Amino acid sequence: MSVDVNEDISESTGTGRPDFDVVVVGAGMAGLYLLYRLRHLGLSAVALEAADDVGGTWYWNRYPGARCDIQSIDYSYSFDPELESEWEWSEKYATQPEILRYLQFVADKHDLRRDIRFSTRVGAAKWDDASSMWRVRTDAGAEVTCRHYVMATGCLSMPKGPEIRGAERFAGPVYFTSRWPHDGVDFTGLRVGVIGTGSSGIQSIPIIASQASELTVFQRTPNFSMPAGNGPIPEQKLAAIAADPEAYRREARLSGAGVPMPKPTVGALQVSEAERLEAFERVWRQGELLAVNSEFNDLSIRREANDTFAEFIRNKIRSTVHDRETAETLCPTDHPVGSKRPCLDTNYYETFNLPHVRLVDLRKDPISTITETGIDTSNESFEFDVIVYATGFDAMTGALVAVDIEGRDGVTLKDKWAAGPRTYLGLTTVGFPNFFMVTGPGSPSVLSNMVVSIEQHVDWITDCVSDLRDRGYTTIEPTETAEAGWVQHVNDCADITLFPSANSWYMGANVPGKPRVFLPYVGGVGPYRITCDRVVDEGYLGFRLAGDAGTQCHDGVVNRLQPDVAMLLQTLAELGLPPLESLPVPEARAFNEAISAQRPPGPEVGDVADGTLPGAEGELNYRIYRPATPGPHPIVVYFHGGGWVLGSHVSDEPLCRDLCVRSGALIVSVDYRHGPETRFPAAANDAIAAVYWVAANAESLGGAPGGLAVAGWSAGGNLAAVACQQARWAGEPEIVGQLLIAPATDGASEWPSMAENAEGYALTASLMDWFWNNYADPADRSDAKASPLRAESLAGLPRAAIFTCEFDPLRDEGDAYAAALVAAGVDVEHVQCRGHIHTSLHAVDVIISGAPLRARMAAAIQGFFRSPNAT
Ligand code: N01
Repeated sequence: MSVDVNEDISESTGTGRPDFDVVVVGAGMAGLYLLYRLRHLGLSAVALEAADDVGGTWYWNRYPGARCDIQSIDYSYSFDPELESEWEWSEKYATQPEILRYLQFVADKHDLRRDIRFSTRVGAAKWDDASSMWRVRTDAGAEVTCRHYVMATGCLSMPKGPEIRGAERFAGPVYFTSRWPHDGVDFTGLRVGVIGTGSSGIQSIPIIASQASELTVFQRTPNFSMPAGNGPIPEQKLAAIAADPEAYRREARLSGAGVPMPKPTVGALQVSEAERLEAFERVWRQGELLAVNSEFNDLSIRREANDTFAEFIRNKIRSTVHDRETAETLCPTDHPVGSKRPCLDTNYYETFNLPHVRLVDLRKDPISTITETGIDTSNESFEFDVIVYATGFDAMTGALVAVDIEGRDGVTLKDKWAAGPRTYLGLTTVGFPNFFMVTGPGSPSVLSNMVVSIEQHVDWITDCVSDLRDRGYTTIEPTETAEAGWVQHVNDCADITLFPSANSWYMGANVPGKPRVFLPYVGGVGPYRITCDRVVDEGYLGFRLAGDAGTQCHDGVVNRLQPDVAMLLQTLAELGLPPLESLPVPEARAFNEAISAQRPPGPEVGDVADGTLPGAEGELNYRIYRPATPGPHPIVVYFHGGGWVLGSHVSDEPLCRDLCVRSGALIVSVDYRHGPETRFPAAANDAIAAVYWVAANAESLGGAPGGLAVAGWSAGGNLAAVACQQARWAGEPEIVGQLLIAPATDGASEWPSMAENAEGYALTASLMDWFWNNYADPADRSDAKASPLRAESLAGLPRAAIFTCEFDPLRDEGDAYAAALVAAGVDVEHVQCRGHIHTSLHAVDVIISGAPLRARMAAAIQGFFRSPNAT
């Protein structure tokens, strides 16, 4: 199949026009579809492929047992509906030869080989700014020029070296799973050592064991694996596709991981143990990597939930493997399930019951060297006829930086990414115009059904290139702002999951010296696709276009909300709830209570007690949250949010519990009178009265001597600030600190954030207006008791911790209060919460990205009670 291409492609036209519109590197699944699309768009293209045939991953990884582990029927192209009837998969998970035949079939059907130059390895590519084209060099020295350069080199295509001392010494045959001989290997009667227990090891070990006379498996980290349950394609799956193939593929494209799956509505800890185990058993029988994610929604974000599934799998391993020590060695304990790529296997654990198979735990007995005849560990010498390395890949970035890609100003991709990859959408990178990556770092790629992600990227890239041509633009390049924003978003998404806690190839941790950065995008293929489309719809947001048509740059960041906040807002939007301000007050209160009843309750505290205290004009309810530690404790008087209209002493319960547990302080959440029944200054007077009473009764409540702190969220933040001012003017009681969370501080001004964030972020400008109207007459709003920012002087107030949220109508007045306190000489910790909305900080166990901020609130509370001179 090899074509002598070097001659072919070195025929540069010399006209100042590039040889091709597009040069593609790689003729795997992505390269083939690129060629198909580009041809249909009337763009000239060539694919340069190091191998002598198509197939990419499925060309190279020919080890015994190699199969896909997304069902073949899902792991198929969707761009050609005819293929669905022309190609029939023989089983649920097809073997490597069958998948390779499929790709060859596609290449032949669409006559793609004529645009592929095989046995052609690209060594370098350089951007020529003067002519706005790429000069691509092959290892054989040929050069080809192109307007757009696309790396379709795959995420797991650059094998990682074994990095084991003495590896070159072994005299017998050595095989890498990722570069397996085309005519196979017969292990019959041989003593074999296999190093590595990732997907490749786990798939090949049972087959090697069935031939070898002795098999020794060297395991550094055990992996979670489930039985594939391979066999005929499940009837249900066939029926779902047959019913409406286009709808099925569309659902896949908009799903989380590229396979249609029901969305779970409960967390693993929200059901009984019996229900949980039953669900896990279902998953185990189903033999699908993604199945568990349709049972529970918290396994990848909550460690305690994940632990239940991890223990379930460990128990399966223990019940399968007869030798207890071997079973325990096979049980993963150092990472959550799914934080390293989990596996599907066929008889993997059972293989260790065979008398000629042995497992060596490299954590206990590491390899000291490879020798001429085998492998020496610290305690033992092993003799082998063959060694197999299943040691994995320099994932996601390895193949990209292996080519010497030089962008603007002589900067190479390798240098630019020295501290980790930086991309915009995982498709492009600043400084490298007209350069695209298919499933690059920062895109869902390896966390999804690769075929769905490949098709989405190829469609985006080819639509973009053809659109630029049609509109008279020659170059496209992302902006610094867009790229920085995307990198931040990718990290924000990863940070709310358990992924960063594992030493995985997702984190670059498997390659010595590789920066530890989470490489893929965990936001899901559906949301990601919508984001990519939005970028185009918003005039190529974050890209600079230039050409005969002039220049265009609509700069900006595409996803600025924290990912869990965005999800919450989407869910709320889908529910289509009526605006609170459209309801009569009693109904709004009932509605608010009903919503609150469905929240996670917050963490366990030592003790909860209710009581009443004298308010300004009658009894007020309060609830005390006591830490589990022995008292006395620092004491914090807390005021709930709800716009002075809604809520009660128990309405912010999860936040009060969370602050109590994290800070070790005793939280007294006090109710106050609400508008419109009792208007300004009733709530403020009650808050002040409550602070006096708690200060006077601190000891009997379990409070430590030395003053108290106040805290509050939203309208409660307003009341906490007001209470501090009143106490300061009165000279008592002693308040050591004020924690103000998204506080309302000024009802008498029009702050820009009120208009900027007027709608779409839970608290709306119109609801805020309703709150103020129910609480205080416009004439009263300039009073410092209503608008603490309006106080004549803020000097001498207690130290403050003020948390404001980027997408909150109240953001600017909170920021202004922090600035005014600083100007008045008050010690202030001002935390501007990026990507958060008014309601996200108190949504305990709902908005995970708020947890580090609540930890800071708790630290601030602790700081209030340390003497100013303490270190
Ligand atoms: O590679 P891996 P892989 N000494 O990196 C060990 C996809 N894939 O080729 O975990 C001793 O997962 C290493 O140990 P540790 C899939 O996405 C898919 O198996 O680093 N051991 C690990 O056990 C998969 O995740 C399919 O401590 C060493 C193993 O080698 C990805 O490709 C099939 C070592 C490497 O595991 C990569 O899988 C195959 C050393 N010096 C692959 N260096 C399907 O679709 C490494 N190890 C089914």
